[in-house]
Amino acid sequence: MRWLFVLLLLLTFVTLGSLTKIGDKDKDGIPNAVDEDIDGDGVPNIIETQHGTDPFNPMQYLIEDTFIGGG
Ligand SMILES: [Ca+2]
Ligand SMILES: [Ca+2]
Repeated sequence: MRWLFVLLLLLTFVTLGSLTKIGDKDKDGIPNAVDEDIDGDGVPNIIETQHGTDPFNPMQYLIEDTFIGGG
């Protein structure tokens, strides 16, 4: 049964490692991989992608379909 414990421990480290790698851009506790608003600017990623703003850049967002911000 010892090997099972070691395996679970290894799996935990691998999972934590990949979560750290994925990151949490807006530090809201939701990893980027599953965060619907990665940069935390209030505009969902899917809307930012559709309108050409960067979902990773909180300085780029839309106000009533008008592009705000730059690179
Ligand atoms: Ca997040
Ligand atoms: Ca956003």
